[in-house]
Amino acid sequence: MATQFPEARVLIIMTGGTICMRSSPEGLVPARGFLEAGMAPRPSFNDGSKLDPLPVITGAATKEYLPSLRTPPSTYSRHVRYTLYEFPVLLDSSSISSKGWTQIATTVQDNYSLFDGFVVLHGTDSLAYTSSALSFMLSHLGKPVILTGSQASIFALQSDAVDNLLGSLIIAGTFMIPEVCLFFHHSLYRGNRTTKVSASSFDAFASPNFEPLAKVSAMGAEVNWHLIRRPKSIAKFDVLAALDTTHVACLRIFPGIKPEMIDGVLRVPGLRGLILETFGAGNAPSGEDGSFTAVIKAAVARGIVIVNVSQCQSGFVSPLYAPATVLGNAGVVFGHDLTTEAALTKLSFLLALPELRYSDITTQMQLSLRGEMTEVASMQFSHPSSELPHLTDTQTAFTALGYAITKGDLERIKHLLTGDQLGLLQTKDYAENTAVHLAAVGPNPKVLEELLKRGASVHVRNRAANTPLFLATQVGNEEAVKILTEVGAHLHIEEVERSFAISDASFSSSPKGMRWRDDSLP
Ligand code: ASN
Repeated sequence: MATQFPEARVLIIMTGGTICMRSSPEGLVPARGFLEAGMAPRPSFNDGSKLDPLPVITGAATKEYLPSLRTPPSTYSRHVRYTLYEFPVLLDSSSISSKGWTQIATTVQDNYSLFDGFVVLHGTDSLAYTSSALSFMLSHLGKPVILTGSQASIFALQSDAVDNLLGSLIIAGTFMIPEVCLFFHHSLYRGNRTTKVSASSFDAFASPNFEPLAKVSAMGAEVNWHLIRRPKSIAKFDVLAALDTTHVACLRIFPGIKPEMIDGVLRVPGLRGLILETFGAGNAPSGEDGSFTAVIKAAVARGIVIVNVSQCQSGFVSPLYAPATVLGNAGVVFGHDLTTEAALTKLSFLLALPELRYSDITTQMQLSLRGEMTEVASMQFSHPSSELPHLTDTQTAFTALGYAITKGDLERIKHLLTGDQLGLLQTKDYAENTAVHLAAVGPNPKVLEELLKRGASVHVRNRAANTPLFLATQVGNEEAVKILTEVGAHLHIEEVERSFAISDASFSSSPKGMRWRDDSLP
């Protein structure tokens, strides 16, 4: 069916959880047929168009064509077209393990070039663990992966399922937020900063040490662009799938805990790492005659990585008090403001990387790999350069940037992007071209590289649904094609089809070389 609005494509991956559950004699259990029974009958998920099925790579690299639906146009004048892949076994998320995380990660990887974004439906019980784990497993992620679920089933009379799913779908299909996120109760969080805080409230998640990435209200989504992380190296999206939580443990200190208990856990065969949940700013008893400390020291000497995180929801662990300093001196790593979920999955991830030695792991546990912890250095306040021109708004600044890109003026571009508070890298012009679209057809490949090193996305599509790579291909900008491909840019199926349909008449020569006649470019 012809449409005047562009479509974004999103793959929904269904793993189970309350969102799809129905009653059984044993209580609520996951049920199959979510797209047909839960989504298709609701006008907010289905504008009634007859659409072709979409190809999805499922299971052992098998291509299947699955039924697709689309939303009515959103506030952002865009349909979200989607399909849903149900895992063969649907889980209550209390039963998920690293095997399930690998299954989600490889599904994203297998379908990466077929969709603009991904929504993972998952139970809430272990949602914060899965979000954290995926954030480490998906490296150089260039597209949104949004996890959500609900506290009540979509089939219940009063449920948060529709809001959570629709919000996730629209964000995944509209905003290029290349992070593993968790969307719940109108807030988009960085996944590895979250924790489940309520077993019954619809407002079930918190991100105590990091502001939400976006908030959804009646006015639409307000994205905190300055918080969004983007891949900043010239490398392709990849999955590091071997994360395994069977070698780690987590132990909560309590008043009167016996050193033998801790020793017992630390001597479990095969154990390689322990997350110690301590009091306040990282304190633990030292035990009679330092017996507690002795147990810890002995485990560290055996090569076990022990990480100190706080039982408190917010704040840091640090060597503020003597007991925390004693732990630090015994070889325990300070986990700063990591949640337990992030600490446990991060440690499992690092332990699975074959090239890392003990000292590499302890060092990396104290650095932010995916924005999971606040590094002290990043808390320093920096003033934007006083030499910056006084730009009244983002659009004015973007116009200046666009002009510099078309001139290939690298120095001017660096200057304009110094301390970029305006979020110019995701700003779009009237035809929804980003700076990368402009650079892809611009004269200076160094400009393109500069934008990519600053974290600009290669996956955003303009109003005509074209990627920067498509534009670069059409103007024959070989250097740009090479650079874009190196960072994982790819053509979408429709673009490949369009390339074949385009005749030579679409090109014209100008004194500066070939120029693509596309209304979407200035
Ligand atoms: N037990 C459910 C699960 O985690 C809870 C939920 O999804 N609300 O699968």
